[in-house]
Amino acid sequence: MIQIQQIDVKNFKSGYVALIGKPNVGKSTLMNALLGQQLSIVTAKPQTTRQQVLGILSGDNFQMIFLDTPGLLVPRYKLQDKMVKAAQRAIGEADIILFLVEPEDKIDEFQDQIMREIIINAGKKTLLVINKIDSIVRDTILPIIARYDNNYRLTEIFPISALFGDGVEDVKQSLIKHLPTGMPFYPPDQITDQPERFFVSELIRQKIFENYGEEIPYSTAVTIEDFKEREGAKDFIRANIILERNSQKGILIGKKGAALKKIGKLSREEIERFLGRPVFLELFVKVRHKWRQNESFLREFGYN
Ligand SMILES: Nc1nc2c(ncn2[C@@H]2O[C@H](COP(=O)(O)OP(=O)(O)O)[C@@H](O)[C@H]2O)c(=O)[nH]1
Ligand SMILES: [Mg+2]
Repeated sequence: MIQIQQIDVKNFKSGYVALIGKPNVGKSTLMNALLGQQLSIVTAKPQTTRQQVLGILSGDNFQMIFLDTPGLLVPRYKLQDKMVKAAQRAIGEADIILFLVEPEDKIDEFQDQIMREIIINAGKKTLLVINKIDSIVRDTILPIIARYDNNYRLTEIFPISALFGDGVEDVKQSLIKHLPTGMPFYPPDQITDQPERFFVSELIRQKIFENYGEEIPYSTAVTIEDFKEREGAKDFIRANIILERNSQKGILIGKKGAALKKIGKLSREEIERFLGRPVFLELFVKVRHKWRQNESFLREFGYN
């Protein structure tokens, strides 16, 4: 028998929550912690997230849809321009803004500007999350909270550690409290609306971010060219790793192909964990000259 969930229409809450902040403050880590699952890729490098990632958290009487975004920065090339626009779009769509900062000593000018212009002017409920409190001495947190409290009209302020899960439940409870009344947008067991192939390409990109220096990760895009379920055999996935210059090919591939082979193995293991089934992964390396500056390449690789 199919179980039909009883929804208490008058008391159900649902809405969109945008995770906003500078690169590397822990937006994706916090979304994953709230979802209880690694959906959005996280690496130690800034600007890992390039496109919006949608994550759905459903409870008995609420559904919140998280929009994880690329970090806000001053764009220096077309890809970054698209990244900032993606974050701005998410702010527009959101009912609640989760604005993340790190517990640094001062509010820098850029941070101040984005908080005032984008968030406060959007007139939306804004919860400030001071993340990475595990990295500072406890006593220093109170003056930091006071400074934000005095300078901005914030709905609430939460000092947390997304990495260690400290304070994450408080953020979740507050989000539930501030969500608008409304019906769920998605079935209760759905965790995202993006296709498996998107997450597969993200996991390959994650491995590249983790295993090369600076140049290769920021010059790389990953596209899925083929993704087939096969009767009696593993799923077949063929992906292209796209670089900006010919000279980068040798670095990515490595001596006798060793570096690329390693990426293939690490990616396949991660993809299998994510999909919960074995896959056969084939990687090809391509060069698309200066693709990060090229509107049609950006569109072709999914950056809108
Ligand atoms: N110490 C510490 N590191 C964190 C915390 N949250 C995230 N990080 C690290 O900060 C880096 C960037 O995290 P990520 O979620 O990708 O940041 P995003 O760019 O804002 O999405 C990663 O190396 C995370 O492990 C935290 O609460 N404490
Ligand atoms: Mg991120």
